[in-house]
Order: sequence, then C-alpha cells, then structure tokens
Amino acid sequence: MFCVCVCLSLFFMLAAETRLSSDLLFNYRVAKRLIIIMGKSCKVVVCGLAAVGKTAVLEQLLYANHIAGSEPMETLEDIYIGSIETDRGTREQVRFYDTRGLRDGLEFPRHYFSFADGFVLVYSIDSKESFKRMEALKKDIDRFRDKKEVTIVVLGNKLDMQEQRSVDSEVAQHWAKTEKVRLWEVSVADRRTLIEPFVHLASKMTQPQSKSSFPLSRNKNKGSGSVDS
Ligand SMILES: Nc1nc2c(ncn2[C@@H]2O[C@H](COP(=O)(O)OP(=O)(O)O)[C@@H](O)[C@H]2O)c(=O)[nH]1
Ligand SMILES: [Mg+2]
Repeated sequence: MFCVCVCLSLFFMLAAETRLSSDLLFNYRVAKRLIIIMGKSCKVVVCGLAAVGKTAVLEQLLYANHIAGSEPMETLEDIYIGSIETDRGTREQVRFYDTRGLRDGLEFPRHYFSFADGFVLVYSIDSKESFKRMEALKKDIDRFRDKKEVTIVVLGNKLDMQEQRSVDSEVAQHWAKTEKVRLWEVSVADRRTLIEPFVHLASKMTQPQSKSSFPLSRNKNKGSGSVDS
C-alpha cells in the first residue's frame, strides 16, 4: 500500500512538473485569470491548414512584431486578448483562440464549433490545399454550430507571394459570395491589410441588435494587443 502511495505521489509530482514547465499551459492559465478579471468578451477561433500564417496574423495584428518568413513555431492553442475599435467607434474586447494548424488526418476539434462567436478562416494564396481545407472548415461550421449566429471572415494570406499564387483571387471571391462571407487577401508583411477584416469582424459580432453585443478593452495571454480602425 505504502509503495502504491509513493508511486502515485511521484507520478502526480512528475505530471505537475511537466505541466508547470509548459509555457503554453502557463500562458493559458494567465489568460484564463485575465479573462476572469476582465469579464465577458467575444470568442473568435482562428483556424486553417498548418503554416498558412494564423499565428503570424495575430502577432502582427496585435503587436506588429512578426517578420514574415521567420522561423515558424508550432501552435497547440494560444489565447490572445485584443481590443478592437469598431466602425461604430466603440472598443470591443475579443478573445482569439489560435488553434493548432491542421494537417492530413487531423480533424478540427468539434468543441470549437459550438463555443465560438466568430471564426477567422485562414488559407494561403500559394496553396490550393489550404483553400480546400478552409472550404471544408466552413462546411463544418455550418453543420456543427448549433444554430448559433456566428460571424465568419476569411483571409487569403501571403498576398506578398504573388509569384507563387495558386488560388485565383476571383474564384475565391466568388466562393465567398456564394457562402455569404467576407474574404480579404492579406499579407502579414503589410499590417494595414489586416485591419479591415478584424474591424469588420468585431463590428459584426457586437452590433447592437445582436445578442452578443457589449462594450469592451485589450490583452492576450502572452500580453495584450490593440487595433484601431
Ligand atoms: N511571406 C509571407 N510569409 C508569411 C506570411 N504569414 C505568415 N508567414 C510565414 O509562414 C510561416 C508559418 O506561419 P505561422 O503563423 O506559424 O503559421 P500557422 O501554422 O498557420 O500558425 C512563418 O514562417 C511565417 O513567418 C505572409 O503574409 N507572407
Ligand atoms: Mg500557429
């Protein structure tokens, strides 16, 4: 019995150590604490194929500190809390869930579909595969969102890589029109291109007639960021 107890204690100590040593988890806890202090905010899930630039977009939008083409770091889940000035001139707090990049055989976790108020679907203009995956994500959102109203914006990222373009701009816009979503082609290398889609997103999610409207400020688990329109 004593041996079992010792083994169990060692196991839990080891597990706690591993968890504490994880920056991600630490950041997640800090973010959670921040969220509790700061109250309600819109939840936006950022998703798409791996390496399309989801993290880079958020880092650049909120902190203007991402150099396009810099060493990518794999994301598990990070939460960014940002404050966005809407087209009504109000400031709204948005919680961005930066998700793990999808790869072959990796399904997007279902729980995101039911808890999000909004989605940023990202593909890269140099990758047809990423566009297809983004289309599939849109279908999944329609299927699994539990009839909840959600705002979706689509970003065709890496606009600076025109020479490698494989997703036609008009084809993408036509798809967006059919799906009744807004689509922007953007580049992390040019932060200005990121502003309009996020201002639109925050404005739509918080418009007065919507149930999810509320006034809000700024932050992220690794810090905080702000976007002025
Ligand atoms: N040229 C270029 N590179 C980008 C752009 N956005 C992201 N990247 C690069 O693409 C790689 C993957 O980005 P990352 O944000 O980690 O992708 P994620 O897996 O979708 O989060 C990194 O090297 C980024 O610097 C962009 O607009 N232009
Ligand atoms: Mg990432």
